[in-house]
Amino acid sequence: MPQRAEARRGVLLMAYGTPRNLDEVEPYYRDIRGGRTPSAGAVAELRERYRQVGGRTPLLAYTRSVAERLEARLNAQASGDSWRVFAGMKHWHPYIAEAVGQIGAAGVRELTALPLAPHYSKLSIGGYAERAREALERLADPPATTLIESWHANPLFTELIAERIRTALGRMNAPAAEAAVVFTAHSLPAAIVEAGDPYPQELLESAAATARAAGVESWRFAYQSAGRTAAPWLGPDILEALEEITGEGRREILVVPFGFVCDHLEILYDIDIEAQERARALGVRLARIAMPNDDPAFIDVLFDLVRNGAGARTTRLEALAEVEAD
Ligand code: FEC
Repeated sequence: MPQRAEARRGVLLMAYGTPRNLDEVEPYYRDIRGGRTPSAGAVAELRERYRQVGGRTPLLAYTRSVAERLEARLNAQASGDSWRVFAGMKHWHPYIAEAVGQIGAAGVRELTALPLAPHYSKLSIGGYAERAREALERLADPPATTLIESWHANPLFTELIAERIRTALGRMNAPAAEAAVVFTAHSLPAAIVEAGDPYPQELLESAAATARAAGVESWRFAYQSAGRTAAPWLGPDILEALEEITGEGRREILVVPFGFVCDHLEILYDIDIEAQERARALGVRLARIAMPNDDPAFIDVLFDLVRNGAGARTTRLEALAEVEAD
């Protein structure tokens, strides 16, 4: 393989990670649970969800494709700088640490670390930041690194989701004004609220901004994909929301999972199979927006974040290390 030229500037895209086949489900699940072995029943149940979506999800393939397309875009518009874009996963191969090793070998001097999740929570984005920071510390000469820790307010992202909402509403049977629009994002343990985590607030603010951009007057928000643990998780859950909407006499529901950026288990199973089944049982029609995946409009969003920082909240990873060392 030809050696690639050294790149002064780099981007580290970070995504959740996904098992590449059903045999990897158990160790992947253990990684998610911080090394604790899940029960055989829990593993079997998770394998069954992966089996129902075809044995694996396109999360890694989309992340790699996004990395390639963003790299091409950055180099096409670079003024003298050469760019490399790397992809690392939080819970499975290729891990964030592996991507950071490649960044060191490529000689990157300035790095933008960008989690592919638009809203900040210490529990989610904090985990990406921590993994990237630890791996960067192991490099002999780490690049200066800016972490984009929250980017839901990027105007191009708002417009991308708004456009998907308008398109989906246009395809529904009922007039757009009669459809119930439900924004969703991953649930987290409810204890984050007492800890002052901005996640619920960011979600509500960006749902309101996106609905406004889409021309949708009435909307609601629900959490999805809550963990199967005894501790309370943030609600209302999407399945409860479906029942509530049906109780109000609405028959058309549009789900907008804007807390995620591509098709993966939480979309293909939790919405397309589980929520669909509930909607069918309730006698209502459920549609969802098409995910950004690796579409050119999403590459525009990431380009805008990296080059202009529009609507992004950023922090230096080195600064984080200092704060935590106190
Ligand atoms: O397609 C795939 O194979 C992976 C899909 C996937 C995405 C994803 C995103 C988020 N998660 C978040 C939080 C949690 C917390 C727990 C948790 C557990 C799981 C399990 C699977 C899973 N998550 Fe995930 N998540 C994805 C997949 N997630 C599988 C394990 C089985 C289950 O509980 O369903 C609970 C951990 C524990 O048990 O200790 C908390 C958040 C996101 C959105 C931000 C992001 O993408 O990073 C938050 C995609």
